[in-house]
Amino acid sequence: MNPQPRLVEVREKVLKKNDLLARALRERFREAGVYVVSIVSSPGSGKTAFLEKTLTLLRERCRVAALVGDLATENDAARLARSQAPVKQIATGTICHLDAEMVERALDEWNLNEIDILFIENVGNLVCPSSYDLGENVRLVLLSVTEGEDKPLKYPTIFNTADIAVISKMDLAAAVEFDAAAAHQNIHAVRPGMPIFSVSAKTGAGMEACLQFFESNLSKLQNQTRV
Ligand SMILES: Nc1nc2c(ncn2[C@@H]2O[C@H](COP(=O)(O)OP(=O)(O)OP(=O)(O)O)[C@@H](O)[C@H]2O)c(=O)[nH]1
Ligand SMILES: [Mg+2]
Repeated sequence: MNPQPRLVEVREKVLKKNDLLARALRERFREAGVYVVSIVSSPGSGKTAFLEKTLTLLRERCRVAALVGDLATENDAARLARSQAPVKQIATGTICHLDAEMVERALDEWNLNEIDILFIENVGNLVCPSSYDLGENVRLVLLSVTEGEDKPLKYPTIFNTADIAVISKMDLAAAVEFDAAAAHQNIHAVRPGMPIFSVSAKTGAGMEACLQFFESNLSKLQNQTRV
């Protein structure tokens, strides 16, 4: 008996179950008119900082909420809660990504009709989260200026399965001699035409363009839902 094919079979089953749950979640989000943005990146590239800034600025303009996944701590939820938006931590234990079931469970006590944009910060990891659909409308991949312009080429799947890219920590770009043209070229090599925003969560530079992107997509979705 060769154990290799059995491992593949189990993995396929897990993914299939996730896809079915994600499809049901997507339908619930659509019915409630909730625009869902999931955020993926390597550990420490600034997901929580970007999200805290986004929640703080956007909550004046629409109803935002966030789920945040982490292996062990509640640190990120505590940081995001400073924005005053509703926030829930999902502790994944030893699992290196969120899945649709975890998202569904975390939403248990929330009324989706009271949310316009739901953000989901995934566990920091450039590999595992790429295979798991969470029912989101848009997957945002963050690349910080400090991690190297070649990351899209080294981890193509996470960039290829994302819909928009955000280059973060732009306030540090000069100090690390960040080559913006190379980063853009590498992102577009794996995902041609993907919109790219460049931001600093620390200074706020570039944030407004992202917020407007989220808001205009929310309007489109809510117009479709009303039809
Ligand atoms: N200078 C600067 N530092 C930043 C910026 N955004 C995040 N940082 C710093 O980068 C470090 C990691 O930021 P986090 O927001 O925790 O990153 P993360 O992607 O959420 O990390 P994990 O959830 O652990 O994967 C922290 O020390 C932040 O203060 C930024 O725009 N500029
Ligand atoms: Mg974080």
